[in-house]
Amino acid sequence: MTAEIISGTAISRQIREELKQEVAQLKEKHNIIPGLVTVLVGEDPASQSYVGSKVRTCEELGIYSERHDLPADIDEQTLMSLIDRLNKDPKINGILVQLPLPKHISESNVLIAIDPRKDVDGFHPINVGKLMIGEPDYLPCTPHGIQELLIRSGIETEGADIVVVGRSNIVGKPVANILMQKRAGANATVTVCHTRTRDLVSHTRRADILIVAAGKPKDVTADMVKEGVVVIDVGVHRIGKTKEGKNILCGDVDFESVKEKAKAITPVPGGVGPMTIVMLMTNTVKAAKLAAGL
Ligand code: L34
Repeated sequence: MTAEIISGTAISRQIREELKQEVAQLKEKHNIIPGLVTVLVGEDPASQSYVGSKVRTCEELGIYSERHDLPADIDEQTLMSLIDRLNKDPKINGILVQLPLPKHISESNVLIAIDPRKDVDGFHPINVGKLMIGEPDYLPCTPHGIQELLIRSGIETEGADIVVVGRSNIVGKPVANILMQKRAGANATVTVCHTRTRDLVSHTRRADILIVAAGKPKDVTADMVKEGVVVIDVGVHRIGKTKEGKNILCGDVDFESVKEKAKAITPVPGGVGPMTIVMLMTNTVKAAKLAAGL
């Protein structure tokens, strides 16, 4: 069997079309223009490219965007004053501080400083807590994108054995939480594996749906999965350059071997990445509606 390729590129395009219409209607009926600000500290090329896509997607959808690119040696206090100003700015509905931040800045101090109503990443402890009790305002973008990929590809999660590899606050923990919720598009039995898991393969081989966010290139191989599994690959690694100077990317999954055994699989690039970006747009539109009392 060769797997169906789950195209995040195609599914995210469809969601962008839906959002474009919603943004146009908000403008027409309520004179509301959603606004997103991106804050990038330092010059990591991957972060620059992700922030660039976020800003471009705002333009495509008619969302107002502002971009603050700050030097890597900026001090925490200056960043905090910027966030304070953005918290108070009525044009801005969503504040995105791209992670990771330089080591001398405390991520948790920064994330807690963002007004939870503008926390379109869903990283503020209030929003993490709301997710935990099943009453989320904003779902974190990558985990929400994964759920949308599954739903829109018609993959049943109810009662499924879902194994997540990785326990980060950005992906592993929230995606496990989302997929175990008592609601449509979830209701799964979720196992979370990590670097101290005793027998990783015994878990991955049981999975109906395997979500890999472990951060190691091509780490999950065909012998680790069962026939007919659905594989969601969250990793993005730059493993070289083509002659033309374009990045060669791969995921956490050894795509070529695993696709021969899987029922469906996400590629890298063109899988989870584009979904992360579009779910940020979804959250920004939602933030604008909540701010207007809609
Ligand atoms: N605050 N920080 C905050 N929010 C986020 O949601 C993120 N994330 C992660 C890193 N830091 C963050 C992102 O935006 C990862 N991430 C992200 C976003 C987009 C893509 C990958 C990761 C993406 O578009 N990937 C493309 C390839 C792009 C390339 O050439 O590198 C893909 O097709 O997978």
